[in-house]
Amino acid sequence: NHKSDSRGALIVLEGLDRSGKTLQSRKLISYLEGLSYSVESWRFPDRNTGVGQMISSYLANKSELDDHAIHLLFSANRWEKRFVSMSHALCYVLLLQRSLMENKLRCGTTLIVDRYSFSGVAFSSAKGLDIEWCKAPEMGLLAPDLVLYLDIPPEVICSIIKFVVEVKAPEMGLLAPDLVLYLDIPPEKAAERGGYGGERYEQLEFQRKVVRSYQILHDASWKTIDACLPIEDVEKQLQEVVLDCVTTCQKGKPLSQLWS
Ligand code: T5A
Ligand code: NA
Repeated sequence: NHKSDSRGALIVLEGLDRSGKTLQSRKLISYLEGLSYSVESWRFPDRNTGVGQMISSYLANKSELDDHAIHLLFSANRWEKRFVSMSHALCYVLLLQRSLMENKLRCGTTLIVDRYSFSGVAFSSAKGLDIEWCKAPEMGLLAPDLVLYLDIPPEVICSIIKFVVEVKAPEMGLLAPDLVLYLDIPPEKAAERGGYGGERYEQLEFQRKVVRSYQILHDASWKTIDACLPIEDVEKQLQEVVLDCVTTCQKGKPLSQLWS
């Protein structure tokens, strides 16, 4: 009984390492499923892809990479999720498909995303990289829908690219979340939680810098939650704001581009 522009919500959880994002993402999924909403869990980095394995090895200190290179890999890991696989010349038609994320949202599925571009920018800029440089690959890249061209004459490819660029220009970047849930925790408190210190960025001094970077990224779509409260209290607060957001999106709130 929904309006045709009714859609799922794009909800992101952000915060320092060990602030409780993964735990609360899982709880939000069960909560929304319990209310019969269509909902899916996503996370970045997605360590299952080739790029994700390179990231994982870097985080585990098993490989070394230039700071810029690892930043771009984290970004590529989000862009590759956009990709719609196509294996023959019919891609001519399929090129007009939306990104996987947009398709899910427009089909009414709410996405609960454990970290997104904000982590990318906050962690890399905390290393000293220029914040605008860090944001750029999250907004400027050409959609990888263009990659798989087979057996098409170059003139046709050129006209398709021109067409796609014109048609898709307004939706070329990654989507902006409807809601960013920032799980706020002092770095010292986070360090007391289980498993801390195992990965590259889990160091107090560095996490303090990440807090400052996150503060720069805050905008009206952010909601800060005190992540030091007992798990059940965090859970309750998240449920309230998330339900509100999901309802607004169901009523047809338009999608927008990240940092546009
Ligand atoms: N990164 C990531 C980048 O540099 N660039 C990028 O673009 C992206 C996407 C790995 C690293 O990559 C960096 C950021 C990270 O340093 P990850 O895979 O998300 O990112 O990291 P994980 O190690 O999986 O997760 P986190 O360390 O971020 O932890 P979470 O998910 O915030 O915390 P969670 O839910 O696992 O909980 C941690 C512990 O605390 C307890 C839990 O039970 C658990 O034991 N806990 C609580 N205890 C008390 N009170 C509460 N309210 C609690 N909530 C949870
Ligand atoms: Na996590």
